Amino acid sequence: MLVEKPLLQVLSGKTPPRVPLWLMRQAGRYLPEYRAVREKTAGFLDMCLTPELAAEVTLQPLRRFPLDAAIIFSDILVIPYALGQKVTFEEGRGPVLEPIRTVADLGRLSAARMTEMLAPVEAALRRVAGALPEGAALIGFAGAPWTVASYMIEGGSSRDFAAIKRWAYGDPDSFRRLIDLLVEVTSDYLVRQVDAGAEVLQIFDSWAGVLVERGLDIWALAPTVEIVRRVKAARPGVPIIVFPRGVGTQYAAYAEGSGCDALSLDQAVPLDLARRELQPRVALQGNLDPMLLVAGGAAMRDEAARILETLASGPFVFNLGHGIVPQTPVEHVAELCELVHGWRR
Ligand code: 1CP
Repeated sequence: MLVEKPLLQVLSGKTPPRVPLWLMRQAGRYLPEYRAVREKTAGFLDMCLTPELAAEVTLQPLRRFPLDAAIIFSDILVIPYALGQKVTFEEGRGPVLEPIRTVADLGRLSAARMTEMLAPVEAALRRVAGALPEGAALIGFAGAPWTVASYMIEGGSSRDFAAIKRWAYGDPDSFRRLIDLLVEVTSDYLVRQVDAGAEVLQIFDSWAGVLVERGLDIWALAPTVEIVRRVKAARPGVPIIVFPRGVGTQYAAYAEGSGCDALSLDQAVPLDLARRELQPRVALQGNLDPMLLVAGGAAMRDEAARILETLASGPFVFNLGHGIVPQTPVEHVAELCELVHGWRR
């Protein structure tokens, strides 16, 4: 008999006996086998766009830990790259992009070669789909337009988001052209990931939380709603997880109106509020502080137990509140997996 994968069960609103678990950035520098592949590769983007390598590092964490999902190894910044923007990843500095600052700069972007340039991601998904451990689901992903636009306009990571806010608040009509373009290409890209074998999609809006209330509605929530709508119109069955990091009580607006199947919570979301206000509407995922996974010991165990006690009685996927950091001890990840899978509701 074919038993549905636990992650897919939860995303259809069920509560399987075992709480499924995966971890944002589960492939990455905390794994020695990842660092070994990374050292042999010319650049981070080459790694993302070489199907054998991307597939290999995607599967690495699943060989070590009994995770319920693989997330395709790629990055949200492959979209600006495929639109023709110059993107590099510099050691110790993170992503560096040739910034877009004016309406005229928008003219340099083109979706014409997008499908071709991102074909290696589809090839990597097909490889992983054929090599998944039993019971594990394959997750495809993209960044939400606001977060991707922030890197495109700021030229990399930002502390104050001054350039993107100046544009979005000061000239919303021209800013909308960039957001609309990103809605369009991101929706198409996600649909292609489904066709290549992704069973679940996650939309990362890591910087949604820096916007004012109305800005959030217009530039973070609305474009995400539109992407969910388009992807579901094209591929009706596919479950979508949305991660609007840092939006606080506005998580309720996402639960109410985004059309997603699950919300990924950052570590600041109060658990009782999540259970009362959000879980009746959507499945939840989260939200252990990644630094508790670094600390380990009783601090990690106690908080993980608190999360499970509060949220695991409903549809719930255990995860972190943000990505794993490089200094995370591998043994702590193993202990967390044991704890979550040993949990009985
Ligand atoms: O090896 C290295 O040195 C590069 C580090 C790295 C890794 C492992 C980067 C550069 N990207 C990734 C992979 C990645 N990025 C995945 C892989 C799948 C997995 O989870 O295992 C995913 C889902 C992402 C998504 C991503 N990239 C986000 C959204 C999630 C988040 O963490 O908020 C963002 C904001 C990025 C941009 C980015 N790429 C890389 C870095 C260091 C950053 C963040 C820079 C910043 O903090 O502003």
